[in-house]
Amino acid sequence: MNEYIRVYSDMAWNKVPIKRGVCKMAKIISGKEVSANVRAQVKKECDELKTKGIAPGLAVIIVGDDPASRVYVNNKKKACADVGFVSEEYALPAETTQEELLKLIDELNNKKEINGILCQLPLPGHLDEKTVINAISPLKDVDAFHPSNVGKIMIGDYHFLPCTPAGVMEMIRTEGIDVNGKNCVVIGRSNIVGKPMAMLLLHENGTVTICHSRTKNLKEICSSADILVAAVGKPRFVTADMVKEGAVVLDVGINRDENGKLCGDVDFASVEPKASYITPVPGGVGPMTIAMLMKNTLKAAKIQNNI
Ligand code: BQF
Repeated sequence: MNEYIRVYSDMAWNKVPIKRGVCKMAKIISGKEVSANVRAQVKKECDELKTKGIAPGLAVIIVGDDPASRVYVNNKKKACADVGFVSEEYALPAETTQEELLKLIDELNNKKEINGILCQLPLPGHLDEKTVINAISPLKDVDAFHPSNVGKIMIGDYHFLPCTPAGVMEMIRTEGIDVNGKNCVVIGRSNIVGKPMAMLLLHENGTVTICHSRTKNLKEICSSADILVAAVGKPRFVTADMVKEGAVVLDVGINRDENGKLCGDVDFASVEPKASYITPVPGGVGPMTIAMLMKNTLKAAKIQNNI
């Protein structure tokens, strides 16, 4: 799809095509806008379910008082209210035992008003994340962290996608960016973002490379990327010398810089002029993560009601 700028030349206004990546200016993909569209769609479908007497419900468990986790949980509760879901917050003290947490999850697994369950990570050190994730019913696992859902993603036969990679793919799709045959580089190999991100790009026929802390010639590999996803967890880690002219740059990082300012894994100021598309932080992938959680919860409600 061509985009144009209007240029005045002597006698008339003319349409001049914008060539992304050549005009030294990236299109900034607004996660705020794309996520608002996703949430509007979810709200519409939620209204339809309500006419059938179904009210989708999400349970959010938070253990302890990590301030970032508190912000994320509040974002999720607010999004639920926006789209018309019921949300229940279970705020447990930091000293909660594994048995107590597993008992709550078991109750929520059996509670029919609750369609989705998520336990905000990271958990305090004495709790075992693996055991907790395993305890959540795969049918209510709207984060898609349960091994059974992870396995389904691997073979491309899934009902829930992990929210952050799904959010990135949704941005790619809405912008009409073609992944087919493109060199895709994912920096970071976490179970929550890097690994599933690579898998989703592969499903779209990308040629995918995963880079990590032991990768040799990181700069060369990143510079070969048509589509570059940064999920490193280090402020402004990706600099202009690592990015190919015209690349699509998707920034999953949410960091605080030395001044306490929110920033991504990408050095936005230097990379933006080189990229064709780029996502900002804040207001990029973050809001998409929340929107895709709403999408998963809607799907869970539908499945559990045989719709
Ligand atoms: C924005 C998360 C690391 C570890 C655990 C909007 C969120 C963030 C940023 C948000 C995240 C990050 C979430 C913005 C949820 C995304 O405007 O840029 C929303 O709430 N997120 C989480 O639940 O757990 C995390 C990052």
